[in-house]
Amino acid sequence: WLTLPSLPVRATEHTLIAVKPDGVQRRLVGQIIHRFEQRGFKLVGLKMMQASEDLLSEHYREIVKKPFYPLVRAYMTAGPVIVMVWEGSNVVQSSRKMVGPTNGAEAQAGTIRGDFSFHVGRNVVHASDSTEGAQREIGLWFQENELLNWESCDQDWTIEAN
Ligand code: IDP
Repeated sequence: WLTLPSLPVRATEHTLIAVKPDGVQRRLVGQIIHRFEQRGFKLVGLKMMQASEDLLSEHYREIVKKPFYPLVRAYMTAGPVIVMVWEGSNVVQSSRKMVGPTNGAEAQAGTIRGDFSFHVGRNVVHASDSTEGAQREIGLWFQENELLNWESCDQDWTIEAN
């Protein structure tokens, strides 16, 4: 699903975006999806799920030994999450900019965290931080058959062919 046979010259990239349990509880799912849609990125996978502790410790393997990790685990398992895979050129880096820094108190207005959060432990959304990380996280949260390779009708208006 990573290759687009009909569009061989258009480099593409994927990232994992998740609306965390606070974002779901606060009914921010639509607004968060809207930001990625309006930027022009393409949604290729989406589901709601309850994260297990095992999945989370794999997902957060870089912070699993940190003293605050039990708080992260409690937060992230407190309710359902929405996980998504978005596709587009440079989508990993662009998404991180759209999401803003980890602590909403330091995030600029206009970013998702800057607009919807002010505490590091309730920061509403996850975005992969590298292309390698994104591939790993997508593999953790999604089965291959849950991701769709489809052609959006506006792609000629969001991507200039070269
Ligand atoms: P990121 O989500 O911006 O990539 P990471 O450093 O990878 O940030 O941390 C993962 C998640 O762990 C954060 O989004 C946040 O929910 C939580 N977290 C990070 N640092 C703290 C902390 O000091 N206290 C509580 N939760 C934290």
